[in-house]
Amino acid sequence: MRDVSRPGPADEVAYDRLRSGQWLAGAARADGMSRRHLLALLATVSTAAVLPSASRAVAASTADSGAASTVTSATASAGGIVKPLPAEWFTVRGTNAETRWQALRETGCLTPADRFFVRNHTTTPVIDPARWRLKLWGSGLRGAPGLDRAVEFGLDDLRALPAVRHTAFVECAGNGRSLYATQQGQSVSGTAWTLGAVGVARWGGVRLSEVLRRAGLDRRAVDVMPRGLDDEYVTEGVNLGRVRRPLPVAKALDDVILAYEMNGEPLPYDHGHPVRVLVPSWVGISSVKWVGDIEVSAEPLYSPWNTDFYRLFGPAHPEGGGPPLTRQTLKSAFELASGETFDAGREYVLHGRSWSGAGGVREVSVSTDAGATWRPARAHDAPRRDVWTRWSVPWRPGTPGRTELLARATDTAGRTQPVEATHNTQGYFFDAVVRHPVTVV
Ligand SMILES: Nc1nc2c(c(=O)[nH]1)N[C@H]1C(S)=C(S)[C@@H](COP(=O)(O)O)O[C@H]1N2
Ligand SMILES: [Mo]
Repeated sequence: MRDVSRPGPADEVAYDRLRSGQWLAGAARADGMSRRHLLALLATVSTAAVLPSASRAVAASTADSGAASTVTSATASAGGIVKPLPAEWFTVRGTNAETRWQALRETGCLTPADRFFVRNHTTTPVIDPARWRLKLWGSGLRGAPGLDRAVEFGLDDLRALPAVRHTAFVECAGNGRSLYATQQGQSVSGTAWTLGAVGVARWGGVRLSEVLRRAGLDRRAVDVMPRGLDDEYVTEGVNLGRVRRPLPVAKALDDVILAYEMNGEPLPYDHGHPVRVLVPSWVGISSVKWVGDIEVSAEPLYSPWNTDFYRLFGPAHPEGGGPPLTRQTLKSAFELASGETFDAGREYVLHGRSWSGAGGVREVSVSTDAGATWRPARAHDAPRRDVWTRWSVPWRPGTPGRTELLARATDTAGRTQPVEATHNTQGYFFDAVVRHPVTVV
């Protein structure tokens, strides 16, 4: 099969080393945060155990964020999410909603927007598209010295630019987090997702590279930092400001989209209406929703979302954390509820999906006897980067009792799901083979 994976934009690890060096040398800015504050944040990585109903501490900020004029109000509903969250499709976790895997059983490759998981740091803002503006600004844009280098685009301006469409998953870096506790007996902090913080959609919009070029991208630019128009995020008594995370210019110019459509419809409120950033194959936090401005910088940028969050901390990782997370890991899931019941002696076809941030999925093996024996699953899709591969296996359950279903994928980059995921204090990147409990009666 054709390997559809491509080498990463530049060398992400080397890039981070360089920018860390620049930062320590005082050559980088951290968007208003003092370096002391950043170091303090880095030192206080919480290690609270995942609780089934864990929710992030959330406080609505009353500070005028400068975006208030385009934000009318947040619609009240479970956890500040606008769309209905029927219990057969979603598990609500604080301000977030996790898709139930059995709810994907009737769906095709694309996850309908009404079943797509929502990860909100605060609440969904309802933004008037007619008044929405995207502002690009910063030292990484050209412009006569002394003049304001900011450039603004309205939604119509973006729609007038060449449109692109790309099918890609959005997956939270913490997807599968609760399995560190339930399968490996380890403590981690953060939202206790099972495997439903992922969905695939066809995103339509304009290339970020196109917009950067028109805004006057300077060749000295190194980072771009999109920022959301949702409320400032307050956690453990600290206001971290609005959600924002820098992207290296190399990635920004590669395959990143400013998306205004999801599955052929205008972006729904909860998924970033009117425009979100879509960063294919990377951790979900990169895909900033409700984007209001993008700083383009000739110096490396930092925010809490690439310093104290979305790095790997813990004994197995470098002191001070590993590099900022980029590509998603490799996972598999059955389109089944946990603990589902099967009749002994009956013929079933088990369905599931596997996906990777490093390329397409090349093969999947399944065990229906808790890992004793394995057989290849039948793939329903060709390996394709940024998209899951659907698969199935026939199964006739034998003796009644409890057992476990396991699926193990290998991607086109040669990665195979391990038996155990490497622990990190914030529970990111759970990539191990998941033991899915079922009962045969
Ligand atoms: N502005 C903003 N963008 C955001 C977030 C947020 O809370 N605010 N959450 C991020 C995280 S952590 C994830 S996993 C994805 C989730 O995208 P979805 O809610 O459309 O599924 O959005 C990202 N973009
Ligand atoms: Mo996330």
